[in-house]
Amino acid sequence: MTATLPATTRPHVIADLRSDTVTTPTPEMREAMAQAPVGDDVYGEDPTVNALQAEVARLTGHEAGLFMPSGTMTNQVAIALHTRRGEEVICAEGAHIYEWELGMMATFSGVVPRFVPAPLGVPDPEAVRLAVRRSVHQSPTGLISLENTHNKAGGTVIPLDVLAAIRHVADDEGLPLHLDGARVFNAAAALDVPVSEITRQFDTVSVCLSKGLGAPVGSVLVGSAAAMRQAHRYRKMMGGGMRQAGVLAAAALIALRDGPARLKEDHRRARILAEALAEAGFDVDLAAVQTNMVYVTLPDAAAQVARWAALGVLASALGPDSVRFVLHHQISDEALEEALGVLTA
Ligand code: TLP
Repeated sequence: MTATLPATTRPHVIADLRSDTVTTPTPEMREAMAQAPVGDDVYGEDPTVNALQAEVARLTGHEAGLFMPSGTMTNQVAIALHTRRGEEVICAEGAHIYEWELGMMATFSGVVPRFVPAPLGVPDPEAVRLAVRRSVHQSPTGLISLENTHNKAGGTVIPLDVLAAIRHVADDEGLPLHLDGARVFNAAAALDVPVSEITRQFDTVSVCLSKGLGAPVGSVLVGSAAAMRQAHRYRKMMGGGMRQAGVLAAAALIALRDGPARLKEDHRRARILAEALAEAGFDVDLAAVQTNMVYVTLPDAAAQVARWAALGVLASALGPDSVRFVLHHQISDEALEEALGVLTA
Protein backbone atom coordinates (compact mmCIF):
# COMPACT_ATOMS: atom_id res chain seq x y z
CA MET A 1 0.00 0.00 0.00
CA THR A 2 1.34 3.47 -0.77
CA ALA A 3 0.72 6.32 1.58
CA THR A 4 0.47 9.95 0.52
CA LEU A 5 2.73 12.25 2.53
CA PRO A 6 0.73 14.68 4.65
CA ALA A 7 1.14 18.22 3.33
CA THR A 8 3.13 19.26 6.40
CA THR A 9 5.96 16.80 5.62
CA ARG A 10 6.38 17.94 2.00
CA PRO A 11 9.40 20.20 1.58
CA HIS A 12 8.72 23.92 1.47
CA VAL A 13 9.09 25.11 -2.15
CA ILE A 14 11.63 27.93 -2.34
CA ALA A 15 11.46 28.29 -6.12
CA ASP A 16 9.63 26.34 -8.80
CA LEU A 17 11.97 26.69 -11.77
CA ARG A 18 10.70 23.69 -13.77
CA SER A 19 9.04 25.90 -16.38
CA ASP A 20 7.42 29.27 -16.94
CA THR A 21 4.19 27.29 -17.37
CA VAL A 22 3.88 26.80 -13.59
CA THR A 23 2.73 30.33 -12.73
CA THR A 24 -0.67 30.70 -11.08
CA PRO A 25 -3.23 33.40 -11.95
CA THR A 26 -2.77 36.70 -10.13
CA PRO A 27 -5.66 38.13 -8.05
CA GLU A 28 -6.32 40.60 -10.89
CA MET A 29 -6.59 37.73 -13.37
CA ARG A 30 -8.97 35.83 -11.09
CA GLU A 31 -11.14 38.93 -10.75
CA ALA A 32 -11.19 39.43 -14.54
CA MET A 33 -12.06 35.75 -15.01
CA ALA A 34 -15.00 36.12 -12.62
CA GLN A 35 -16.29 39.23 -14.42
CA ALA A 36 -15.64 38.18 -18.04
CA PRO A 37 -18.51 38.46 -20.51
CA VAL A 38 -18.76 35.08 -22.27
CA GLY A 39 -20.60 33.31 -25.08
CA ASP A 40 -20.25 30.12 -27.10
CA ASP A 41 -16.87 30.38 -28.80
CA VAL A 42 -17.56 27.50 -31.19
CA TYR A 43 -20.14 29.87 -32.72
CA GLY A 44 -17.57 32.70 -32.50
CA GLU A 45 -19.79 34.43 -29.94
CA ASP A 46 -17.51 34.84 -26.93
CA PRO A 47 -16.71 38.58 -26.73
CA THR A 48 -13.70 38.10 -24.45
CA VAL A 49 -12.17 35.43 -26.70
CA ASN A 50 -12.84 37.64 -29.72
CA ALA A 51 -11.11 40.57 -28.00
CA LEU A 52 -8.08 38.41 -27.17
CA GLN A 53 -7.82 37.06 -30.71
CA ALA A 54 -8.06 40.56 -32.17
CA GLU A 55 -5.42 41.89 -29.77
CA VAL A 56 -2.89 39.12 -30.49
CA ALA A 57 -3.50 39.58 -34.23
CA ARG A 58 -2.96 43.35 -33.91
CA LEU A 59 0.24 43.02 -31.89
CA THR A 60 1.71 40.43 -34.24
CA GLY A 61 0.71 42.24 -37.45
CA HIS A 62 -1.62 39.47 -38.68
CA GLU A 63 -5.17 39.57 -39.98
CA ALA A 64 -6.82 37.19 -37.52
CA GLY A 65 -6.25 34.96 -34.52
CA LEU A 66 -7.76 31.79 -33.06
CA PHE A 67 -7.68 30.93 -29.35
CA MET A 68 -6.81 27.35 -28.35
CA PRO A 69 -6.04 25.57 -25.10
CA SER A 70 -2.34 24.94 -25.76
CA GLY A 71 0.74 25.64 -27.82
CA THR A 72 0.74 22.04 -28.93
CA MET A 73 -2.68 22.53 -30.49
CA THR A 74 -1.85 25.84 -32.19
CA ASN A 75 1.32 24.31 -33.68
CA GLN A 76 -0.39 21.13 -34.83
CA VAL A 77 -3.36 22.98 -36.32
CA ALA A 78 -0.87 25.15 -38.23
CA ILE A 79 0.93 22.06 -39.55
CA ALA A 80 -2.41 20.62 -40.68
CA LEU A 81 -3.25 23.90 -42.40
CA HIS A 82 -0.05 24.11 -44.40
CA THR A 83 0.72 20.51 -45.36
CA ARG A 84 -0.60 17.45 -47.18
CA ARG A 85 -0.10 13.83 -46.17
CA GLY A 86 3.31 12.41 -47.06
CA GLU A 87 5.11 15.74 -46.94
CA GLU A 88 8.06 16.85 -44.84
CA VAL A 89 8.30 19.73 -42.40
CA ILE A 90 11.71 21.38 -42.24
CA CYS A 91 12.53 22.38 -38.68
CA ALA A 92 15.55 23.10 -36.48
CA GLU A 93 16.98 20.09 -34.65
CA GLY A 94 15.31 19.60 -31.29
CA ALA A 95 12.15 21.43 -32.45
CA HIS A 96 9.28 21.24 -29.98
CA ILE A 97 6.78 20.47 -32.79
CA TYR A 98 8.42 17.06 -33.11
CA GLU A 99 10.40 16.34 -29.94
CA TRP A 100 7.67 17.24 -27.45
CA GLU A 101 4.40 17.00 -29.34
CA LEU A 102 4.04 13.23 -29.21
CA GLY A 103 4.21 12.46 -32.90
CA MET A 104 1.10 14.54 -33.63
CA MET A 105 2.50 15.82 -36.92
CA ALA A 106 2.51 12.21 -38.10
CA THR A 107 -0.74 11.03 -36.53
CA PHE A 108 -2.87 14.09 -37.30
CA SER A 109 -1.33 15.50 -40.49
CA GLY A 110 0.56 12.49 -41.86
CA VAL A 111 3.83 14.41 -42.23
CA VAL A 112 7.38 13.82 -41.00
CA PRO A 113 10.09 16.20 -39.78
CA ARG A 114 13.34 16.91 -41.59
CA PHE A 115 15.74 18.43 -39.11
CA VAL A 116 18.39 20.94 -40.08
CA PRO A 117 21.36 21.61 -37.79
CA ALA A 118 20.79 24.66 -35.61
CA PRO A 119 23.69 25.75 -33.40
CA LEU A 120 22.15 27.76 -30.56
CA GLY A 121 18.76 27.06 -32.15
CA VAL A 122 19.53 29.09 -35.27
CA PRO A 123 19.38 27.24 -38.61
CA ASP A 124 21.61 28.39 -41.44
CA PRO A 125 19.30 29.70 -44.22
CA GLU A 126 21.37 27.86 -46.86
CA ALA A 127 20.96 24.59 -44.91
CA VAL A 128 17.20 25.22 -44.96
CA ARG A 129 17.34 25.73 -48.73
CA LEU A 130 19.32 22.50 -49.18
CA ALA A 131 16.80 20.58 -47.09
CA VAL A 132 13.93 21.39 -49.49
CA ARG A 133 12.87 18.21 -51.31
CA ARG A 134 11.39 18.24 -54.81
CA SER A 135 12.42 14.95 -56.46
CA VAL A 136 9.77 12.39 -57.36
CA HIS A 137 11.72 9.88 -55.24
CA GLN A 138 11.42 11.92 -52.06
CA SER A 139 8.74 13.23 -49.72
CA PRO A 140 8.12 16.79 -50.88
CA THR A 141 8.61 19.64 -48.46
CA GLY A 142 5.33 21.14 -47.31
CA LEU A 143 6.38 23.64 -44.66
CA ILE A 144 9.31 25.36 -42.99
CA SER A 145 8.83 25.81 -39.24
CA LEU A 146 11.04 27.79 -36.86
CA GLU A 147 11.06 28.09 -33.07
CA ASN A 148 11.84 31.44 -31.42
CA THR A 149 12.93 31.32 -28.69
CA HIS A 150 14.25 27.80 -29.15
CA ASN A 151 13.48 25.82 -26.02
CA LYS A 152 15.91 22.91 -26.29
CA ALA A 153 18.80 25.10 -27.41
CA GLY A 154 18.42 27.09 -24.18
CA GLY A 155 15.77 29.73 -24.86
CA THR A 156 17.87 31.16 -27.67
CA VAL A 157 16.88 33.90 -30.11
CA ILE A 158 17.00 33.91 -33.92
CA PRO A 159 18.65 37.12 -35.22
CA LEU A 160 16.37 39.24 -37.43
CA ASP A 161 18.67 39.00 -40.46
CA VAL A 162 18.58 35.20 -40.29
CA LEU A 163 14.78 35.31 -40.10
CA ALA A 164 14.64 37.54 -43.15
CA ALA A 165 16.99 35.21 -45.04
CA ILE A 166 14.84 32.17 -44.20
CA ARG A 167 11.72 34.08 -45.29
CA HIS A 168 13.53 34.67 -48.54
CA VAL A 169 14.22 30.94 -48.94
CA ALA A 170 10.53 30.17 -48.24
CA ASP A 171 9.45 32.70 -50.89
CA ASP A 172 11.97 31.37 -53.44
CA GLU A 173 10.75 27.84 -52.86
CA GLY A 174 7.06 28.75 -52.67
CA LEU A 175 6.77 27.30 -49.15
CA PRO A 176 4.79 28.55 -46.15
CA LEU A 177 6.69 29.56 -43.01
CA HIS A 178 5.31 28.84 -39.51
CA LEU A 179 6.70 30.06 -36.19
CA ASP A 180 6.40 28.15 -32.95
CA GLY A 181 6.38 31.40 -31.01
CA ALA A 182 5.53 29.91 -27.63
CA ARG A 183 8.06 32.42 -26.26
CA VAL A 184 8.21 34.94 -29.10
CA PHE A 185 7.65 37.81 -26.64
CA ASN A 186 10.86 36.71 -24.88
CA ALA A 187 12.64 36.87 -28.23
CA ALA A 188 11.24 40.37 -28.87
CA ALA A 189 12.34 41.50 -25.40
CA ALA A 190 15.84 40.13 -25.95
CA LEU A 191 16.12 41.85 -29.34
CA ASP A 192 14.44 45.00 -28.01
CA VAL A 193 11.99 45.16 -30.92
CA PRO A 194 8.17 45.13 -31.17
CA VAL A 195 7.05 41.52 -31.46
CA SER A 196 5.63 42.26 -34.94
CA GLU A 197 9.20 42.73 -36.25
CA ILE A 198 9.56 38.98 -35.78
CA THR A 199 6.04 37.69 -36.38
CA ARG A 200 5.32 39.54 -39.63
CA GLN A 201 7.91 37.31 -41.38
CA PHE A 202 5.65 34.26 -40.96
CA ASP A 203 2.46 32.96 -42.54
CA THR A 204 1.26 31.64 -39.18
CA VAL A 205 2.53 32.09 -35.63
CA SER A 206 1.64 30.14 -32.50
CA VAL A 207 1.80 32.53 -29.53
CA CYS A 208 1.54 31.13 -25.98
CA LEU A 209 -0.04 33.24 -23.26
CA SER A 210 0.66 30.60 -20.62
CA LYS A 211 4.48 30.65 -20.71
CA GLY A 212 6.48 33.75 -19.79
CA LEU A 213 3.47 36.06 -20.12
CA GLY A 214 1.86 34.32 -17.14
CA ALA A 215 -1.70 33.36 -18.16
CA PRO A 216 -3.02 30.12 -16.66
CA VAL A 217 -4.10 28.64 -20.02
CA GLY A 218 -4.07 29.37 -23.69
CA SER A 219 -2.37 30.04 -26.99
CA VAL A 220 -3.43 31.99 -30.05
CA LEU A 221 -2.66 31.03 -33.64
CA VAL A 222 -2.43 34.04 -35.96
CA GLY A 223 -2.47 34.24 -39.76
CA SER A 224 -4.81 35.28 -42.56
CA ALA A 225 -8.57 35.38 -41.95
CA ALA A 226 -9.03 32.57 -44.50
CA ALA A 227 -6.41 30.42 -42.75
CA MET A 228 -8.06 31.00 -39.37
CA ARG A 229 -11.46 29.92 -40.78
CA GLN A 230 -9.87 26.63 -41.83
CA ALA A 231 -7.98 26.44 -38.52
CA HIS A 232 -11.34 26.64 -36.73
CA ARG A 233 -12.31 23.30 -38.32
CA TYR A 234 -9.02 21.63 -37.30
CA ARG A 235 -9.36 23.00 -33.78
CA LYS A 236 -12.80 21.40 -33.56
CA MET A 237 -11.43 18.09 -34.87
CA MET A 238 -8.83 18.10 -32.10
CA GLY A 239 -11.48 18.75 -29.47
CA GLY A 240 -10.39 22.32 -28.94
CA GLY A 241 -13.80 24.00 -29.16
CA MET A 242 -13.99 25.30 -25.61
CA ARG A 243 -17.40 27.05 -25.56
CA GLN A 244 -17.44 29.78 -22.83
CA ALA A 245 -13.66 30.15 -23.00
CA GLY A 246 -13.85 33.86 -22.20
CA VAL A 247 -13.09 32.99 -18.57
CA LEU A 248 -9.64 31.91 -19.79
CA ALA A 249 -9.23 34.66 -22.36
CA ALA A 250 -9.88 37.27 -19.64
CA ALA A 251 -6.77 36.16 -17.75
CA ALA A 252 -4.82 35.92 -21.01
CA LEU A 253 -5.70 39.55 -21.88
CA ILE A 254 -4.09 40.69 -18.63
CA ALA A 255 -1.04 38.52 -19.33
CA LEU A 256 -0.78 40.11 -22.76
CA ARG A 257 -1.12 43.63 -21.35
CA ASP A 258 1.37 43.31 -18.48
CA GLY A 259 3.54 40.33 -19.37
CA PRO A 260 5.75 41.58 -22.21
CA ALA A 261 7.22 44.53 -20.30
CA ARG A 262 8.21 42.24 -17.41
CA LEU A 263 10.15 39.67 -19.42
CA LYS A 264 13.47 41.49 -19.25
CA GLU A 265 13.37 40.95 -15.47
CA ASP A 266 13.18 37.20 -16.02
CA HIS A 267 16.09 37.43 -18.45
CA ARG A 268 18.15 39.41 -15.94
CA ARG A 269 17.49 36.78 -13.25
CA ALA A 270 18.34 33.94 -15.63
CA ARG A 271 21.70 35.59 -16.27
CA ILE A 272 22.32 35.92 -12.49
CA LEU A 273 21.45 32.25 -12.00
CA ALA A 274 23.61 31.11 -14.92
CA GLU A 275 26.65 33.08 -13.82
CA ALA A 276 26.35 31.93 -10.21
CA LEU A 277 26.06 28.30 -11.30
CA ALA A 278 29.05 28.65 -13.64
CA GLU A 279 31.02 30.30 -10.84
CA ALA A 280 30.15 27.38 -8.56
CA GLY A 281 31.67 24.99 -11.12
CA PHE A 282 28.57 23.81 -13.00
CA ASP A 283 28.79 23.25 -16.75
CA VAL A 284 26.64 26.08 -18.18
CA ASP A 285 26.87 27.33 -21.76
CA LEU A 286 26.61 31.05 -21.01
CA ALA A 287 26.30 31.92 -24.72
CA ALA A 288 23.00 30.00 -24.77
CA VAL A 289 21.57 32.01 -21.88
CA GLN A 290 19.79 34.70 -23.89
CA THR A 291 16.32 34.85 -22.32
CA ASN A 292 14.65 33.15 -19.32
CA MET A 293 16.21 29.67 -19.39
CA VAL A 294 19.37 28.12 -18.00
CA TYR A 295 20.50 24.63 -18.98
CA VAL A 296 23.16 22.81 -16.94
CA THR A 297 24.96 19.68 -18.12
CA LEU A 298 25.66 17.23 -15.30
CA PRO A 299 25.71 13.47 -14.75
CA ASP A 300 22.50 11.71 -13.64
CA ALA A 301 20.24 14.72 -14.04
CA ALA A 302 17.15 12.99 -12.61
CA ALA A 303 18.89 12.12 -9.34
CA GLN A 304 20.28 15.64 -8.95
CA VAL A 305 16.88 17.18 -9.65
CA ALA A 306 15.34 14.91 -6.98
CA ARG A 307 17.99 16.00 -4.43
CA TRP A 308 17.32 19.68 -5.14
CA ALA A 309 13.55 19.11 -5.03
CA ALA A 310 13.89 17.63 -1.54
CA LEU A 311 15.54 20.92 -0.54
CA GLY A 312 12.77 23.03 -2.11
CA VAL A 313 14.24 24.01 -5.48
CA LEU A 314 12.40 22.51 -8.45
CA ALA A 315 14.06 22.12 -11.85
CA SER A 316 13.43 19.83 -14.85
CA ALA A 317 15.62 16.93 -15.96
CA LEU A 318 15.14 17.17 -19.73
CA GLY A 319 17.65 14.48 -20.65
CA PRO A 320 19.98 12.06 -18.89
CA ASP A 321 22.58 14.79 -18.36
CA SER A 322 20.57 17.96 -18.82
CA VAL A 323 18.80 20.09 -16.21
CA ARG A 324 16.70 23.12 -17.11
CA PHE A 325 15.83 26.10 -14.90
CA VAL A 326 13.23 28.59 -16.16
CA LEU A 327 12.65 32.04 -14.67
CA HIS A 328 9.16 33.57 -14.58
CA HIS A 329 7.28 36.45 -12.96
CA GLN A 330 6.58 34.53 -9.75
CA ILE A 331 10.30 34.19 -8.93
CA SER A 332 11.48 37.25 -7.02
CA ASP A 333 15.08 38.34 -6.44
CA GLU A 334 14.74 37.03 -2.86
CA ALA A 335 13.48 33.60 -3.98
CA LEU A 336 16.28 33.41 -6.52
CA GLU A 337 18.89 34.23 -3.91
CA GLU A 338 17.52 31.60 -1.55
CA ALA A 339 17.42 29.04 -4.36
CA LEU A 340 21.01 29.85 -5.28
CA GLY A 341 21.98 29.16 -1.68
CA VAL A 342 20.63 25.61 -2.13
CA LEU A 343 22.02 25.04 -5.64
CA THR A 344 25.55 26.22 -4.90
CA ALA A 345 25.87 24.79 -1.37
N1 TLP B 1 7.02 23.40 -23.56
C1 TLP B 1 6.99 22.86 -22.21
C2 TLP B 1 7.31 21.37 -22.27
O1 TLP B 1 6.56 20.75 -23.26
C3 TLP B 1 8.74 21.05 -22.53
C4 TLP B 1 7.97 23.62 -21.34
O2 TLP B 1 7.88 23.46 -20.13
O3 TLP B 1 8.81 24.37 -21.88
N2 TLP B 1 6.43 25.21 -28.17
C5 TLP B 1 7.44 25.37 -27.30
C6 TLP B 1 8.70 25.99 -27.77
C7 TLP B 1 7.29 24.98 -25.97
O4 TLP B 1 8.30 25.11 -25.14
C8 TLP B 1 6.06 24.42 -25.55
C9 TLP B 1 5.86 23.96 -24.11
C10 TLP B 1 5.04 24.26 -26.50
C11 TLP B 1 5.25 24.67 -27.81
C12 TLP B 1 3.74 23.58 -26.16
O5 TLP B 1 2.93 24.33 -25.35
P1 TLP B 1 1.77 23.64 -24.48
O6 TLP B 1 2.43 23.04 -23.29
O7 TLP B 1 0.88 24.80 -24.17
O8 TLP B 1 1.12 22.62 -25.33
